[in-house]
Amino acid sequence: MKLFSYWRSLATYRVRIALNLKGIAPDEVIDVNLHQGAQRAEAFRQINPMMALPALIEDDGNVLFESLAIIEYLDETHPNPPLLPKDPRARARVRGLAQLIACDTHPLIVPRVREYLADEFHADEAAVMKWGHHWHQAAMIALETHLAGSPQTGRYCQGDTITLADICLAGQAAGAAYFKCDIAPFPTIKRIVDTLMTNDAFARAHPLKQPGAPASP
Ligand SMILES: N[C@@H](CCC(=O)N[C@@H](CS)C(=O)NCC(=O)O)C(=O)O
Repeated sequence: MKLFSYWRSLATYRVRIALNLKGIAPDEVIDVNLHQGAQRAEAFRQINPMMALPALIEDDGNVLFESLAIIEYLDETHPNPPLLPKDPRARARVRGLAQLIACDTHPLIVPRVREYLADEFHADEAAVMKWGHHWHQAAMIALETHLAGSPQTGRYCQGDTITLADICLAGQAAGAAYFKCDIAPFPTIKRIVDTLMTNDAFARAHPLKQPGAPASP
């Protein structure tokens, strides 16, 4: 199994966590340098025409793309520990929290969007940062409201078991540091993320623990 990864990629962070939780170690981790635009190289475009990380290639050549799809596939093929609750309502809530992060927020702040704002609309670095901060902050407010207001929230996002929602929340928290969103005003998010980071599967997968990462975001 080959994982196409980059230290800064939050979507790949999600997949690294899931792989660690499932005890799966890719045979090879291939660095795709997003800062240098390597995601747009022809060889990678053949693997993921969306030109985005992560991608996972299985031993028989099957290509998996989109972090949520990859994680659900890993969960179906390696059921322990499960990353989605059995109860349909709990499952829907977990998927809802995960999608709020991975589908409604993260796509607004990825390199291709930030580069388009700069190149086509002449947004300077401060304006692009303000854009990222805005969307990140909006998601934090929505997440805190969901998590603090629900009796379903426990030690983790859904009860006391780690789920897909926690994987996405860890990525959201890592991105918050980059976009200068203080996590302290969001006590439920902070409590859950602090707990998650004591788990080796999360800590080891963190962007700043990957080859090529700087000492701080
Ligand atoms: N929805 C995708 C997101 C993929 C994505 O945008 N990944 C980012 C890194 S986190 C990327 O490779 N971006 C390249 C670019 O924007 O040019 C997923 O969850 O896998």
